[in-house]
Amino acid sequence: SYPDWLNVGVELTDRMVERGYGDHTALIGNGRMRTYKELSDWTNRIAHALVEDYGVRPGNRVLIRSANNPAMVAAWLGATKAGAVVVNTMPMLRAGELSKIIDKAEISHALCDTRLMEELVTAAKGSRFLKSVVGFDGTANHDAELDRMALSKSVRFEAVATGRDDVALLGFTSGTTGEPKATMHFHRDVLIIADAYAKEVLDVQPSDVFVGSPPLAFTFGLGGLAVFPLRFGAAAALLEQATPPNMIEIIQKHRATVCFTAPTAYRVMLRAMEEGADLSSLRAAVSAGETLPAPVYEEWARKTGKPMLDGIGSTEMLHIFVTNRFSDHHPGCTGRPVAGYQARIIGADGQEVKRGETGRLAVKGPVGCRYLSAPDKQRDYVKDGWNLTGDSFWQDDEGRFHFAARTDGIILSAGYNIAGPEVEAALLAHPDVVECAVVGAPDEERGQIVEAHVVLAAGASPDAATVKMLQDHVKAVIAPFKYPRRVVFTAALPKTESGKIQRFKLLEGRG
Ligand code: 3SK
Repeated sequence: SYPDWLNVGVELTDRMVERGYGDHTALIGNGRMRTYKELSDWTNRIAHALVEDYGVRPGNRVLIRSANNPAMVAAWLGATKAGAVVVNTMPMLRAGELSKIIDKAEISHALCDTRLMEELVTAAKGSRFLKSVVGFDGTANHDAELDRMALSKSVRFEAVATGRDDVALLGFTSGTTGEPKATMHFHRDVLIIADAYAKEVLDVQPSDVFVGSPPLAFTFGLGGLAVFPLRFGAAAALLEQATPPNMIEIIQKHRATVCFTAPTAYRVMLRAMEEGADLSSLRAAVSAGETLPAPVYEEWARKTGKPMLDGIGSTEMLHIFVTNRFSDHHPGCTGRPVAGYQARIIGADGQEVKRGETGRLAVKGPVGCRYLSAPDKQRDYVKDGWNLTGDSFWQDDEGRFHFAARTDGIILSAGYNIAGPEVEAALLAHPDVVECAVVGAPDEERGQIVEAHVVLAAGASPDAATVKMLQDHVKAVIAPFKYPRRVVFTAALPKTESGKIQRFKLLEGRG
């Protein structure tokens, strides 16, 4: 249970100083280490500046745009202390994607790493909600407007007395259509994911050093690389470019103990171990965001002597709710519900299926889905307190859960969730594309890849130059990670008699 008045910004900084962690390293990034005391002071100064210089008021929605770095964490926690509802966004998002978020969340203030201003400024033009866009320095130099404003402020700040059930965070998911949907999470939810999953499964200790790749804008990353370490006095090493070689460098340099990433990255890390990469400091390797293939799990266990912990979560549920454990882990299996959660598999009739049968995974627990201003979607997602996830699973005789497929057509590629229709819309905006269908094709490396089947306009050439042109076009219109890695030209798409595209036919005979 949590006190009535709870501010997660305070809990993860000032409270940790009160609890004796002031001198412990909290954040590592961009060549600097920051202690909990420094993080507490930094976030208090930012909160002062937001309230006094920019007029942020409790309940205002504040968008943050940055790559993973300590300044992003400080901006998030500072804005939270000021009572704002924060929307963390990925640095790859383009202006079109940002303006949808600004409108849906009614963002009043945006805090942006100065290196990423361009797309945000374009998105802000003509917005009826956004009042100010303030730059901060994501490097260690503290040389941008917000940094300068914050510098003159007191390191003491009376944080806004938010209630434990006040919204702290809006997590955006692109959903199946590519139209972003926001899920609301309370201050207590942010602590629950640490006190449930991170405590029960990872048993986080102050000596732990976390590293990983998911963006802080994705709740998988925010939990794994900020909330979990900061809740327990541990350190988070943040990487703006979280490629496997960069993660390996940081693991070796800081003797990192907990890693959060997707199987695609673990596969590369396994290859690097053959070349001498030393990952022996890792005591926990958490895999989520994409199914963990049994061979990756097995090779990891063989080479490190430790299990890789597969887990499944969602933005709607904030973090992982079914997982393997150090004491109970199996290849090709996602494990059992996190303490406090229940999970079951239901059929099309809404009833629980028999053991071994595949159905939709339904979850109930201390954190649940609350869509912002979307009552229909809310009704579809939550029934009788059960959250109906977008994943189909089956349960083995021992009651462990095994992933089968996404039920909603989302493409899971190297830890990213990509909505096919959004990629289709981007392709259709190109004059050379008459029709297209996007599917998730099975892929050894990335789990799935975005594969586009395209009917070209007369006169366009079905050649490599056109593939490259269409890929570049998609990268320019939507976040580049969503681009189709494979483009197949076709004279016609398979359709039903009524003209509906049969995307499943494009995948027949493959994995
Ligand atoms: O499994 C996922 O994709 C996920 C999504 C959001 C938060 C946490 C996780 C593991």
